[in-house]
Amino acid sequence: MTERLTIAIQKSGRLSKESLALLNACGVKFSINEARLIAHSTSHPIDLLRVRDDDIPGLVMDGVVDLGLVGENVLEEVRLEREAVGDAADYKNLRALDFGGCRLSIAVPRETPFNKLSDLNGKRIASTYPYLLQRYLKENGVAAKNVNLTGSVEVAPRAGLADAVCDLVSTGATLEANGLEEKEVIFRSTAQLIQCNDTLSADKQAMIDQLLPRIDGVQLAKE
Ligand code: PRT
Ligand code: ZN
Repeated sequence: MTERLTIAIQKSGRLSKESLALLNACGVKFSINEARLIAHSTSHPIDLLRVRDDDIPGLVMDGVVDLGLVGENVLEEVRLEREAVGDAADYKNLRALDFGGCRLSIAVPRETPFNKLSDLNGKRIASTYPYLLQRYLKENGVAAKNVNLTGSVEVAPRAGLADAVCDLVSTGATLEANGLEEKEVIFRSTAQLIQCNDTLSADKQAMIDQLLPRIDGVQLAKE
């Protein structure tokens, strides 16, 4: 019996629809039961694991799933965090995908004077990405404090919790609506297809090797 290839995708969020659409366009069909964590492909020996996006890098790095589709922002943040605590943090990056595009930026309240990054010295920056933020600050010789939040980052300055934010931006409307001005892009991201670093069975690897040119074809057709 062929072993089933497992792919982790975001259950519900900004990457879900396009992740499924990509697989579909590659001929890998699923019928999704919203309540279920696992979906079995009806066309291939492939199982989908539908989880929070934050869990996807770890599942791949721990070899729990074979492939994952996740934003590079989350991937790099989790990698840095796992490296810091000594957990396995290896993976293979198979493809950069053409969806999920966004940037991680530092923004300050409109009325805050800001000329250069070093104006943030000694300030508090609210973010969901403490590792990416601190790496950037360190590289630029700035010492600011992380205020770690898992959500509602954009309201932190108004609530008096922080002097600045470091948040994902796509159109900029959210920053604008919260009286914040984007000052510095610290990371640019799109969705990535990643593979666990373990050697997979010949069956699984063959399936991946078949999938990749199809993904390239689908992406090329969209250009
Ligand atoms: O439940 P789960 O943990 O899986 O989902 P989530 O809420 O953590 O993530 P989700 O679905 O919001 O985003 C998943 C991924 O989509 C992110 O990790 C990014 O890689 C990518 N992505 C692309 C974005 C955006 N664009 C984006 N604009 N993720 C979030 N945003 C948010 C941003 O945080 C801010 O609140 O949208 C708001 C800003 O949007 P604009 O258009 O107003 O600038
Ligand atoms: Zn998340």
